[in-house]
Amino acid sequence: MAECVRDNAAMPELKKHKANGSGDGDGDGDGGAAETPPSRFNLGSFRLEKILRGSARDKTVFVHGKVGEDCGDDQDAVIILEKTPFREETLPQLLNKNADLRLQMQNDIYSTHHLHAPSALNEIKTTVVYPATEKHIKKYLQQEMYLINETADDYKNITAPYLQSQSFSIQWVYNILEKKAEADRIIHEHPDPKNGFILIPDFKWNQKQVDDLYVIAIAHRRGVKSLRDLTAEHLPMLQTILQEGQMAIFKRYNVPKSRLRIYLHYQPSYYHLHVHFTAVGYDAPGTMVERAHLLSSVIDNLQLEPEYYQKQTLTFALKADDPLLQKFKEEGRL
Ligand code: DD3
Repeated sequence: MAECVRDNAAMPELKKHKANGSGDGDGDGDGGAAETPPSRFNLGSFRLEKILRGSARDKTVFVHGKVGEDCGDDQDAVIILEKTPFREETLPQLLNKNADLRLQMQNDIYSTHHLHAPSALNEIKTTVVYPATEKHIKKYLQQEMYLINETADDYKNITAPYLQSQSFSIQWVYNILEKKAEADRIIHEHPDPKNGFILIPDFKWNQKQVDDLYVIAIAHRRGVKSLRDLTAEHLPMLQTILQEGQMAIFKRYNVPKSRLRIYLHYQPSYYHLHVHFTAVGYDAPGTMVERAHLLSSVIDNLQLEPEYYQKQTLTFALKADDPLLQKFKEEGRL
């Protein structure tokens, strides 16, 4: 409490840095952490509050903390840590005569070790949400899930009014579309405001290996909130996203369309139309049957029935404390 000088400098230039195109991709795929600028996010003022969620399988942890000098006006931050996949190109740097390999146990022909990797190969992918809202913190909290079968009427009477009443900020989406952020990361653009889109690596992906490829297509067109809003009118846009997205990913990453899983989420995590492209061998988050809708099937359904997604019951899972789940309960739909 002694030096209670508000440290506004916790992250003095983050905004500017973001606007210049933040993110992991130095794009050269060399894995050279040394060439990217150091973060302005000062972990010195970060105090761990709670582990929101962790996965031993995914090698991730989501933590909530406070940033500030404990003057009562600290702000919340969510930090996501993730160990990154191995890459063939860097294996020789791990497995060579200079390797710092320490024996743990030996039994017959079997032994286990600790390999202390050179720091350049030891990076932890770190995503920072700061300042984080209550919603961000809740979003990552491990919770019980409940399945909802949302009929057309449910959407009209419960979900749509709920979405209307919420103010989800999607400024980051507009920043990408208007080239105010991440402009240097754009893989492909079809600029048409009606049928066009921007193809960009999702920031979950570090672009260093295609095993966990994760790219998103963000529609230029505004006002299409989700799958529910799609009609046959949107077919040209969806077909453009499918074809040009596949082509651009093949050109840039040499991954053919037969190795891509291309889908929409329902419910999405942000209500501006976007399509996910992930490596088919990668068990990406959000590929469960109750959330992922293959773009090719979406296109087929709309060709068979122009109002398929206005009529069809759609199933999705919600977390126990999701306010939308509460609404479904109140309406006796659970
Ligand atoms: C998001 C879904 C959204 C927290 C977190 C992530 N890809 C993004 C901002 C810029 C991006 C994304 C919202 C937010 Cl951890 C709240 O994701 C993004 N830029 N998925 C890219 N390229």
